[in-house]
Amino acid sequence: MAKNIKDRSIDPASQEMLAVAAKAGLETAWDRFDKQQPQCGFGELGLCCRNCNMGPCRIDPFGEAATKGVCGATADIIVARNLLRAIAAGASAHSDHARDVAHTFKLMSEGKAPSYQVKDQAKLARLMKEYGVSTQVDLADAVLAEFGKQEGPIQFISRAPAKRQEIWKNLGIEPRGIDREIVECMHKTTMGVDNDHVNLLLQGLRASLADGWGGSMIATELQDIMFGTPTPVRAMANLGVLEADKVNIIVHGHEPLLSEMIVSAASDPELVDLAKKQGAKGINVAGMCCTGNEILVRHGIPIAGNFLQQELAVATGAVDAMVVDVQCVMPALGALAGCFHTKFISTSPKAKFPGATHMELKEESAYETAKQIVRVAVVNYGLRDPTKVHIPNIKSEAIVGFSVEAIVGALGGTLKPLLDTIASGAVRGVAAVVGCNNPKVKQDYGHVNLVKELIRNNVLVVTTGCNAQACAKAGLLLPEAADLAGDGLKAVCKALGVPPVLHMGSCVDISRIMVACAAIADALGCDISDLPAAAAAPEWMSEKAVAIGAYVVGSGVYTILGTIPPILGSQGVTELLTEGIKGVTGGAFAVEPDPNKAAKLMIDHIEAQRKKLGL
Ligand code: NFS
Ligand code: SF4
Repeated sequence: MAKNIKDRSIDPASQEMLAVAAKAGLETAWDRFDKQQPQCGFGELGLCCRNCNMGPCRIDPFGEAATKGVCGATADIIVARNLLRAIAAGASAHSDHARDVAHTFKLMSEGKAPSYQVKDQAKLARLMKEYGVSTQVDLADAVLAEFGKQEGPIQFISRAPAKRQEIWKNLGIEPRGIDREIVECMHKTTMGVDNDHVNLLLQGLRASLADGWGGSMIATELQDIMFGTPTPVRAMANLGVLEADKVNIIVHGHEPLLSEMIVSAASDPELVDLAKKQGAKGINVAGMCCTGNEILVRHGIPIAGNFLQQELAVATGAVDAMVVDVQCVMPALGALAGCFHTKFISTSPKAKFPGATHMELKEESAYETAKQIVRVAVVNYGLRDPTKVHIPNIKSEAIVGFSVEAIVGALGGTLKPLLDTIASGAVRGVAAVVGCNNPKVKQDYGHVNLVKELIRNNVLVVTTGCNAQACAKAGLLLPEAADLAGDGLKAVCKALGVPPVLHMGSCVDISRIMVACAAIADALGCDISDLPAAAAAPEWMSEKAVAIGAYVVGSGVYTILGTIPPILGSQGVTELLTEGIKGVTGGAFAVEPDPNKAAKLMIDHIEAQRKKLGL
C-alpha cells in the first residue's frame, strides 16, 4: 500500500487512482521518486559537470574539498553552463515543435498535405502582412527561414514595446535565428569556450527570447491559422471524462498536428460504426498535457488530466489507446500499458518508447494514419478486461479558450475596459501562473493554492499548461469561481460573465501572454517591466519551463519558481538571477515553494508597480 496518498496529490481523482494503483502493485512516478531519495546534492545545487572526459567533476559546496573542476571551472561557471544547456534544450523543444508546424503549413500551402486546411483566414492575412509577403507559400518560407536566420533579429521581436526592443538591442541579446541561438548555447558551454557566467547567462536570455518571441510564437500563430484561434468553450476535465462504455483514446504530448487528426478521425462514420459493432457506444477522445490543451481550447475536447496523471489514466484500465507524439511523455508508460490491454502508440520519428507500437504520422497522409490509429483503438476495445476497469467518477466543468483575440472580444473589441478596471484598482493586476507538475510538490497543491490566493486579492490570473488543467479540475475556470475572488475582481467577472482565471492554452501559448503584455504596455505607453504583473511556475519540472522562465524574465516580468532550480551552488548566478538582473531587464526570479508566500511576493510586486505607475 502506497504511503500517504494524500501527501502525493490534492486531486481526488488522482488520490483514488493512486490507491487503485497501489493495490494492484502498479508503480508510478511518485514511487520512483521515493526510490530516488536522497537525490544527489551536487546535482541539486547544479555543481556537477560532465562536459568533458577529464570529468565528471563536482564542486564541494562547503569549499573544503574540490573548489574547481579539472579544467579550473568554478561553481559559477559550472552552474551557468548547466543552466544555459537547460535553456537550450527547452528552447529547442518548443522551437522544433514550431518547425514541424511550419513545415506542415508549407506542405499544406503547396497542396501536399490535404489533411490540413486554413481555419483562420483573417489571422493568415495579418501574418502575411506582418511578414510583407503576398502568398501563403512565401509566408511558409519566411517563417521557416526564421530558424536558420544568420543575421538580424527574428520578425516577432518587433511585436515587443519599443522600449523593450531597445533594452535587448543595447544588451546585444536581440535573438537572431532560433537554431543559431541554440547552437551558440551548445558551443559556448563546451569545454574551454565561454567561462564568464554573466556572458553565459546573457546568451541564455538571447536563446530563450528566440523561443518566446520566436519558436513558441510561431507555433501559436500557425496553429491558430490551421486549427482555429480559440474562443471560449465549455469542457470537462479530470479522469472522470473516460467512459466505461466507449472506446477511450488519450492523445498525449504536444503537437496538435496529431491530436487534431485523431479528433477528426474519431468522428469518421466508418470508425464510429465499427466501434458500435464492437459493442461500444462510441469513440471518446480525451487529451493529456499540452496537446490536450490544444484540442481543449479549440474544440472543447475533454481533458483527462495533467502531467502526473498520465500513468493514472492507464491504470484505469479503460484506455484503449494512449497515443503520443513528443515531450512530457514518461517512458514508464510502455511497461504500465503492458499490464493492461492498452495500446501505447508513438507517432513521431523523434520519439520512440519501450513497449510502444510505432505508427508514424506523415504530413502527406496524416488523416489516413490517424484513422488507422483510431481503428487500432476501436478493435482493442474488444480486449478490454472489465474486471480491471476503474474510472473515478470525478470531473469538473471549465470554460476555456481565452486567446488574446477572445479576451479583446469579451471586452467589447478593445483592451480599454480591462485597463480601466486596473486603473480604478478593482483589479490590482494580472498574474500568469503556468507550468508542470512535479512529484516534489503535492500534485496541484502549488497551482491551486497560489491561484486562489491571487484571485482572492483581486489579481486576474491567466494560465496555460498543466496549471491550467489543475485549475480546470479545481473548478477555477468557471464564472462561478468569481465567488472566490475579491470584491473588485468578482464584480468585473460577473459583469463580463468570465472566470477569474483565464485558460489561454498550451505552454507554447505563453507567447499569447507576451503579446497581451506588449499590447497592455503599448496602451499605457510603458514597457512590460512597468506593468502591475507577475508570473509563477509553482510545480515546474521541464527544461522547457527553464526556457520560459528565462524569456519571461528577459521580457521584464517578475517570476516565482515553486521548485528550486539547480543554481544555488553558485552565488554569482543566484545573485544575478534574483537581484542583478533587475537593473538589466527589469524582471527577476524568486524561489518560493509555499504558494501563499509566493502569492504575497507577487501581490507586493504588483502593488509596488502600481505605485510607480501612479495608479
Ligand atoms: Ni509545459 Fe506541456 Fe505540462 Fe510542463 Fe509538460 S505538458 S509544454 S512542460 S508538464 S506544463
Ligand atoms: Fe570537469 Fe572542466 Fe571537463 Fe567540466 S569541462 S568535466 S569541470 S574538466
